[in-house]
Amino acid sequence: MKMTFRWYGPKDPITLDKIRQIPGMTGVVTALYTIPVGEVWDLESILSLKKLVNDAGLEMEVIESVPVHEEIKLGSAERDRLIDNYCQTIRNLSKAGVKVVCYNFMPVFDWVRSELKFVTADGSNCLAYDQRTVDSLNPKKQALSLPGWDESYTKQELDALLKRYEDIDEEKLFDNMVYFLKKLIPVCEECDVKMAVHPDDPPWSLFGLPRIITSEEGIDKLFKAVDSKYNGITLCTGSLGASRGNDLVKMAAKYAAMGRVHFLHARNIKFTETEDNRLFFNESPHPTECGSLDIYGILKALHDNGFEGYTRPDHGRNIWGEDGKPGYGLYDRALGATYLFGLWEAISKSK
Ligand SMILES: [Mn+2]
Repeated sequence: MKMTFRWYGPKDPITLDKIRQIPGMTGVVTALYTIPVGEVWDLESILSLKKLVNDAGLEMEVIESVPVHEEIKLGSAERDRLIDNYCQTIRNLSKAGVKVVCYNFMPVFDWVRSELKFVTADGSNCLAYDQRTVDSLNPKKQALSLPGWDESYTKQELDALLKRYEDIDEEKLFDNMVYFLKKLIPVCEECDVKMAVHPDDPPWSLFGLPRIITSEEGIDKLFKAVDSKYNGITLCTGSLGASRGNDLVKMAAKYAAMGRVHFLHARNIKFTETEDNRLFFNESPHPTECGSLDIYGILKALHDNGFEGYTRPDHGRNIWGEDGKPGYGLYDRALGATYLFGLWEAISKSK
């Protein structure tokens, strides 16, 4: 297992020097944030980013993410050109020594939470999801008001895009994903770059938009449709774990044994029982006892089944007065990394 840390590039207030001082850290997970979605990441820009990282004593072997253009998800006539661009980006990343690319296939919206600064009992704050808040929203009828949403769309653009998705159900979206991967994966095999799809977060349909990477069933179907170890997953415990039907220890064991887990996002979440039985969870500190997920069980299952991929602590809380990017402050993620690192050492040595 190689421990990494997400870094949002030169403008990230959490500098590479700070990241390097976290025990066990070998590299960062990053991206070129200035290139518009759909365009080729040129080799020169990739190499200059890599140089910044390497000069700080860290590796850049994982990219999160190379975003997939909506036209590919929609399966429109423009997709072939955009898939060609994506393939060229993969070739260029390969030349820079990148080994794993994380991406997702969620239409329009990325992750969704109802609160960015939910205050917990100890005074720290974190991301949270309240079903009642999310259910009360309909982006087709009202302006966006959930925190953290993509505001790069105007209301008109968003309306037009949502309208186009009215014809896309789960099956169609899946077909479009398979079309994309059937062109992409042979290039990945040639370049030795592994694709690691990030599960949908949360793992269910929102606002009538289809979501397909939500469960063991969906992942099995994807692996079967494009049967290559280069077609793998980012095991994001907090995303898949939001659905109580997902048995994460079982999924970790199964997909690690298949050699399909290329990247681990370790995050714990804590469910709270509500009077009206609606779903409420907040992101908790990483240790098992602080949340509802069995982080030890998941790591042990990965270890026992030969996982050798990259790991990063996923979202952390804001603690010790830090006012960081929601989920991506320094302190709690660093604590998470050392916890994960310690767990891994203990599991390894208890064999
Ligand atoms: Mn994640």
